Amino acid sequence: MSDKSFLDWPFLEDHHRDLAVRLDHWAIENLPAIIDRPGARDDLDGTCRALVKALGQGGWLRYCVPGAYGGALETLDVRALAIIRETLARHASLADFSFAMQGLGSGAISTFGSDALKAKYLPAVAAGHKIAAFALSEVDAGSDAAAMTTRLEACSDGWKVTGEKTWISNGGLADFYCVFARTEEGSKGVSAVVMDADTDGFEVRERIDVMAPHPLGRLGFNNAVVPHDNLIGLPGQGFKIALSTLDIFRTTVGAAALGFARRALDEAANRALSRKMFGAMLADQPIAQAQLAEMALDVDASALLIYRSAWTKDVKKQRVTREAAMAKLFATDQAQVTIDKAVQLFGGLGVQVGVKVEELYREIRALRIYEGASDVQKIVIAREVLKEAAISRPYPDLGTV
Ligand code: COS
Repeated sequence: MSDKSFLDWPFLEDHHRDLAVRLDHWAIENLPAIIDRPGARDDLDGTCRALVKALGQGGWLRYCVPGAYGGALETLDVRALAIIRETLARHASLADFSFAMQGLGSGAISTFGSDALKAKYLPAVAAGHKIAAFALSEVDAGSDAAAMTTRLEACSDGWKVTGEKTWISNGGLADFYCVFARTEEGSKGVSAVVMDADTDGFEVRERIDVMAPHPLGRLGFNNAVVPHDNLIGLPGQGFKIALSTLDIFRTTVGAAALGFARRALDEAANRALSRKMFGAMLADQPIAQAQLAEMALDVDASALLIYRSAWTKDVKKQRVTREAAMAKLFATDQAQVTIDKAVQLFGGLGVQVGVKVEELYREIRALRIYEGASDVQKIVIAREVLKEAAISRPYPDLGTV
């Protein structure tokens, strides 16, 4: 059983604590039948569909949408999303992935969509009846999202999309995509629309294999037309919509990494207690104790940054660009370090396929890239620091040298 002392922290409320315990029990009872069933690894789409269905039936996807549209809470609650991701990631990364994409894929509709658009998509997301995706990245516009070239044009039937998106999670599996495309030049010329997967002119051009399998695809838009009402927010608001959606979900990517790291620490501690070496248990050897101590420190520091960011968004209702970037950067980078230490403590067994720490070692890597690579988070944090320094000037006597 993982350390649950973070549940006592003042960032959380009783309903969050209750959520963490209930979901942990549910995951233990329900996930093995889906994840470990014969053939599950070779049937990625089938496994993800089964996970979305089970998460919907369990009521967990209700945390991905606001209360008025089938959600569990009045608004998207980042602490609840983080607790769910952390818990699912500790048990099975694909369960976390399936949950997270329902939230990220519909997040732009929840926060900026019209009432009609919310009513059309969100209840189905919450029930697990429709699978969602977030289509922002392009082959030459990943970190530099504003460099996208996919075009959006008003036409008599609605909005016409032309171009290509790539590395889209749930690409090929989703029932609908929140697509970001350009109506004019510059970051103020980006808009967002919802596109159903059965739209004429929309196609999945390629399924992309990755080191830790999850559904990923390259999407083509060949004069694909969506109705006028499928515009999210106003024309030109797309970049702001994309980045503020990422502000919510970046913290939760950190939470997923935290779930992986906690699992690695649990695995490593158990291994240390059961592995004999040089006439003593591994747990009694100072070199192993030092590794375990560093792992535990990084886990707690990550959790503090994550729940600080989530609390700031939920309770202070503030933009959390800086806090979310810090949480994602630190938690994902340090989870990689923590998992690497766990693999090392396992020795030869640590790189054997099928051993949990080997799986975690592959699974963590993408989290340091998607939803804003670690390098981008550093840019974001530095910009916020400089913005603050330019305004506050805490030492007015310091002139330029
Ligand atoms: N929330 C809301 N609005 C935001 C925002 C945020 N977090 N960050 C920026 N904006 C707004 C800015 O306020 C600005 O609008 P105004 O001119 O009205 O003030 C506009 O968006 C453009 O901002 P900026 O000039 O900072 O844009 P850049 O192109 O320089 O952005 C970064 C650079 C790196 C911040 C951005 O491209 C980014 O986050 N990239 C990573 C994208 C990503 O995560 N890709 C992975 C795909 S999802 S798997």
